[in-house]
Amino acid sequence: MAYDDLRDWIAALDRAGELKKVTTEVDPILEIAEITDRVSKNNGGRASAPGGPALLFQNIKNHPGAQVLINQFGSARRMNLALEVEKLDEVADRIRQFMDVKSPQGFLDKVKMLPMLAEMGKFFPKTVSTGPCKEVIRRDDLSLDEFPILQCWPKDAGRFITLPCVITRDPRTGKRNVGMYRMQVYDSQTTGMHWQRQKVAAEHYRERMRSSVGARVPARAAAVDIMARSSGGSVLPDGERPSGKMDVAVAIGTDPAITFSAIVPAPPDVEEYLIAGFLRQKPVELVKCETVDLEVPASAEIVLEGHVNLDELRTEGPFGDHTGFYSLEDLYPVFHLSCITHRKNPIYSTTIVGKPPMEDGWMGKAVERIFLPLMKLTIPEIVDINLPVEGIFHNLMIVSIKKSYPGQARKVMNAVWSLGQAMFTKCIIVVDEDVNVQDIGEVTLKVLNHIDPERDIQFTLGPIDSLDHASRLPNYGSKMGIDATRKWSSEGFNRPWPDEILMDEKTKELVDKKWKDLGFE
Ligand SMILES: Cc1cc2nc3c(=O)[nH]c(=O)nc-3n(C[C@H](O)[C@H](O)[C@H](O)COP(=O)(O)O)c2cc1C
Ligand SMILES: [Mn+2]
Repeated sequence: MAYDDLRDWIAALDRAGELKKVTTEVDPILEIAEITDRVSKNNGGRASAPGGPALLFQNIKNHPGAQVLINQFGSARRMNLALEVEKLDEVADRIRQFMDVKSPQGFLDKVKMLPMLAEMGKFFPKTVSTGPCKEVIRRDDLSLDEFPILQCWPKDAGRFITLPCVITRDPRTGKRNVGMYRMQVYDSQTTGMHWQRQKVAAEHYRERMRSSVGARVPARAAAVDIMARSSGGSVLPDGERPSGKMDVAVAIGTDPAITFSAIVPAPPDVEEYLIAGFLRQKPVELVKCETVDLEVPASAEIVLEGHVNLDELRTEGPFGDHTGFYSLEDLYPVFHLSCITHRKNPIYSTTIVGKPPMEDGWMGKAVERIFLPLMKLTIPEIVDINLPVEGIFHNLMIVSIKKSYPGQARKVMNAVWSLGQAMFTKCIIVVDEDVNVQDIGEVTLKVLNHIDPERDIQFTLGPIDSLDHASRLPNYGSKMGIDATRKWSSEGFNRPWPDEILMDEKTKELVDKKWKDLGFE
């Protein structure tokens, strides 16, 4: 069933009536972004409304024959299609099944486990000798200019590759990571590499630096942190500079499970290729790169091979971001191209981010649904969560819990702040299980009724998302939790708590029966 590649996925979108082919000439500079923004916000821009279709632009100014795919994940229906489910809960259920495994009690139990073990065998990636991404191999005369890379917003620093699967290898374990980190085009052979400092590839990079300068001791960790941010001038007492380079490969235009796996906030040591295999229930086929020691999806439309130098940083940004604001300039490593391989007539796959709701909002919602069972594994009292798209995922999380002991709402906040990328959550609202967190009206009514702000707000300090423009320092600042659960006497609350207004069933039934006669319809 799994989609073989991007083209198979595009055909499926077309069959499902989810694709619009655009044959009118359009400019990759700003124009495609403006069209896509309008399409993704159709239906009045409400987050709950379905976004417009996926778009395949087939007539790109200055790029004869090129095609651009955008908004492929831009609706709830397409996100389901991408993961081949009716509802995202099916993915969550599959995860739950695997987590629910009990130790087998006897032979029969073991036999029952066989199908599950066989299924697990399908998750692991397979290296094959060659694949479509090798149809054209270019080591000389390399240029990114041949691809219709977009400029998204007027004040962007330039053109950005916005949907790249960036592959790096952990120098300690040899495991591969696939992360989606945007790449600003500096010239035809160099780009920025915007892995934020808490992301996995950034840690691979620092690890390479640490071994380069022998900075394994904690005293030197801060120095590595500074060096990873500022070129120019050594901060190590003995004037050392890191030297060497790190291999990087970039796959653009992969099947939807691989693309989605690159944004999933998985534990650092879990290879995204395995996650993609789990999602598509078929192994990901990989091929070796030509010039770097990495493997890339065999069916990718475009593969960029290259490296980042350990002693080179360059200003990246500004870039119109999914916060609805431009993310500020900052220093990031620089990607140098050494080889391009691609399919014949490659389809360039991309996205734009900006004021929500947009394509990335639907990807984020999928992450929310799929990760709920995993969150419940460590924070079992959680009933449901909602990350409203306007909260841009790291600004607001609303959590309902089954409260059974005093102070539990604050325990949940701290647990969320310690859970992978949920550490970035600027504001966490905790409510009792009877609040439907998906209903913002109900949340507003109950949360604001139930809090005594000075008593119920918890501040803390910690890592902040790199995109936050308000924190006191880049990447470091405060966060807030609101305990909007009903307060108990064991929490020092001794006033009576009023009942919620609800009509009794008898009266409701009575009015139901009379409703037609009353003539309101
Ligand atoms: C469209 C899109 C663009 C993204 N761009 C970046 C980026 O430029 N830098 C970054 O650090 N994270 C970016 N992210 C988020 C990461 O992909 C996400 O945090 C992912 O889990 C990182 O993978 P890792 O945990 O393997 O580092 C982006 C996500 C999406 C959906
Ligand atoms: Mn990862």
